Amino acid sequence: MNTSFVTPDWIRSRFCSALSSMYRSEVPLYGDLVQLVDEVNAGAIANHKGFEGEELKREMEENRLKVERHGAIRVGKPSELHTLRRLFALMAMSPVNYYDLSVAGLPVHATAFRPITPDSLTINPFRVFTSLLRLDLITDARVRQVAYEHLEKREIFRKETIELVDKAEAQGGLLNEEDAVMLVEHAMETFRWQSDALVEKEVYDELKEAHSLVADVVAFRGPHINHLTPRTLDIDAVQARMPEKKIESKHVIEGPPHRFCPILLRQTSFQAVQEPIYFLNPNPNKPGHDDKVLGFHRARFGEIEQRGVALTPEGVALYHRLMEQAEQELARISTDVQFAGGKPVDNATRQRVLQECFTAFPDSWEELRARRLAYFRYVRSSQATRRPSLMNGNPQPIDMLINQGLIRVEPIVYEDFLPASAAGIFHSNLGDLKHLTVQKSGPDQEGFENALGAKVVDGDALYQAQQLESMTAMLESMRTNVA
Ligand code: OOG
Ligand code: NI
Repeated sequence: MNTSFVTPDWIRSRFCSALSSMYRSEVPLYGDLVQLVDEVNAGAIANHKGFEGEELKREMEENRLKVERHGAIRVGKPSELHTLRRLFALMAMSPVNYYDLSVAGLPVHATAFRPITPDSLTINPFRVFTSLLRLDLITDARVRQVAYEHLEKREIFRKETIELVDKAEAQGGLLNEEDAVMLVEHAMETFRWQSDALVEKEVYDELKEAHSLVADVVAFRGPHINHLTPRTLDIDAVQARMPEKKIESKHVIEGPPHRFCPILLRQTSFQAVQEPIYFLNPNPNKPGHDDKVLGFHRARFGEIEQRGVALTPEGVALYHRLMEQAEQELARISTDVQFAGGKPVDNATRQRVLQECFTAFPDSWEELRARRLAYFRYVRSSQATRRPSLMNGNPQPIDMLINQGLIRVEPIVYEDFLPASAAGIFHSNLGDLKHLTVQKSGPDQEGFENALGAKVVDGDALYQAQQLESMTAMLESMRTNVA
């Protein structure tokens, strides 16, 4: 028997690549988007400047730029979330942050399973944004009951997947290569599209009437992966060029505007494609009836993301303040335009308004650092070895060492999500929600963590620790003069 274990990072990379090939074959339009992203990225690299220069070169050399950054699924019951946590743990993916989407009229709460150490993120940053349905937020008691009964009956994991998870846990969370390969293969079954619905058309329609998200979660045998997201170096260019590739883009780009120093996360997507599904036939034995009833469902799309620096709580507060200001201005413009019979605010207007509001957000690395708005990694610069006076002299303020070029400062990339942007992505793919069937009862992090069987990790604490650790390591290396 093979007893040498593979690393959880290895399993994650394999899982990500299996999902990627599966999704490209299942949703060909996603392949077209990836091709467009590749073209735009190649152009951006040709004339790239800014902080990503070094990092990009490294990524290119290691061929990591083309690796997908995230995907998303939606599950229906606590036990499903619980098993996902155990499965993702084997890939070194931990649940980071709690996202309450009920504020945006969505009956779900979520987390993102992701690698949390810098090394793991470098090897493969793949994350899965994972939402859990909150049936308690659905106002219609009958819909709640119907949804509950169907969810109770379904099993989204193959028995082999569960057995391998049990086995790994008994081995300290590790598997040998043979088992790891099988785990990924069996797990794929949970994430793939299953066009045979779990319910009859009538039930689907009823669920959809309550909320299209409920239909998407409850009517199917598994939580099909609903998008994958590669990284683009120029999201504005991809958004602008989607029509040229016959890709119907989301109306606006989510998140902050274009800046010299990118912050947090910008995202856009294409509209979910319409796909055939086959409902259970309520009267299969009646002569003249097929055993399947054809219908259609929109769930799956492609998304792109562009990430910037992680912000401190002060930076996040400023971000929210400016976003709110921009949203107010956009609402005013939108009312004016609609009053005059025009369309909702387009992306160009949105970006212009955001740009104006965000002039109040410092846009140089030095100022972002000095005002403690963003997180940075402190690295001893190679020049430091040529300055012996530093090592045996008096302690000097860090700013002075930076000015002297002895310390290099690198932005720490934001690895998490933005609930308002996530809500925008959800909404653009759910169609018009005609009815207000979701109660606004606030977050339920405790309920979510009970389902998960663990606490979520605080993303901010991870960035803070990373900054502090880099500083400690750098000072230690200066002190001992070990380059
Ligand atoms: C998830 C949408 C959120 C993101 O990138 O913010 C998301 C979903 O539609 O299930 O993926
Ligand atoms: Ni996404």
